[in-house]
Amino acid sequence: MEISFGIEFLANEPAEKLADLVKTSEDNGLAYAWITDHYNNRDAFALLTYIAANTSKIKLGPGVTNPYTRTPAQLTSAIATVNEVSNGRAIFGIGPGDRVTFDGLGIEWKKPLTTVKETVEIFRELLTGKKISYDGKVCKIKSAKLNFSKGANIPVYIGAQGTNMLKLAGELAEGALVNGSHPRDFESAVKLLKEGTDKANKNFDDFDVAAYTSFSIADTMADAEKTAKPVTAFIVAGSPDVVFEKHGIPIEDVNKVRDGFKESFGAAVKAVTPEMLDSFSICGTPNECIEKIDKLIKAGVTQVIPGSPLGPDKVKSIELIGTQLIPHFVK
Ligand code: F42
Repeated sequence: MEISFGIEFLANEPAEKLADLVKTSEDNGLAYAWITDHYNNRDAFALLTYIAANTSKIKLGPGVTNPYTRTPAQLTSAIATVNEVSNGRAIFGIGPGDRVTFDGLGIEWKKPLTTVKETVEIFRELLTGKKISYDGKVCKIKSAKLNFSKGANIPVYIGAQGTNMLKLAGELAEGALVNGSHPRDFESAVKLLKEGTDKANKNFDDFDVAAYTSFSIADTMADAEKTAKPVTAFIVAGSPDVVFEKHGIPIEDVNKVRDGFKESFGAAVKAVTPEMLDSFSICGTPNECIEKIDKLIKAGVTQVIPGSPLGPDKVKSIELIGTQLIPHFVK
């Protein structure tokens, strides 16, 4: 798999602004744009359709949608519509979804792995254009047929962190979107993804291991850090202790961030240490980012996805990625 760069955008900006940012990304050589999907932000598929109409090369997909707030058939129709509007540029990013949000919505998070698996199977069958039925453990379809996009070939990427979800991604999908900004995050993930591709008799070299990173690039480390720290503080506060064990971060330091939030947002941000920044973000000048990305690629990453916050000035960050990082890695 050749190295490529994607970019993640939260669906928290109006469509025109996001489309401008994605167009700037396309003009700067980014190959994929992933739009996050949470019901309380703008609708990912409405945004993707608007973005599709305003771009021409970049591949587009939800990063990631889930099989609980939309049914498998609805998801297929939504992605196929984005594929039609974009002239074949759609990618289907799907994961089990955000449990906390589902609790709030009264949606039961039953058998998330099985639900993702069955949804991907239904998606692929419906895209053949044939009339289908499906009798899964969770998903049941008596009779369904898609009236358009027959035979569309849309790659599937599974958002995965857990052991079984990573194996499933390897087995079933064309790629995985793994949350992680440090090579340590990919040591075991890559092994599990490979277990999956082996099980399905697929060549692991054709599998896209995508790193969903927290990213901040600027002309100086101080500027990059200032923007990265608040996001890192949120990541630290929201992660379980096992994550800090993996990265060798003392729990006393973590508690200073957690306690900081009780006092003020500023106090939490102030408690972020350089070790936390290194573990949970790619942050720095173009050269510093290149060094870190190089380590990710050595750990098995094939698609690098700069994500929130990107840097103090998003457009400038995209231009730095396009002019300084991409030419270094993509020949
Ligand atoms: N979530 C969103 O809601 N929106 C987003 O935009 C989003 C983006 C995103 C990008 C990258 C990424 O990696 C994740 C992203 N997520 C997003 C989060 C994602 O939806 C998941 O919440 C997250 O990836 C965590 O999922 P996970 O891989 O840890 O899988 C969960 C379900 C898990 O517990 N997995 C376990 C495992 O080992 O993988 C086991 C699950 C299992 O086997 N369950 C059995 C089954 O059949 O489902 C049932 C077991 C039983 O006994 O009931």
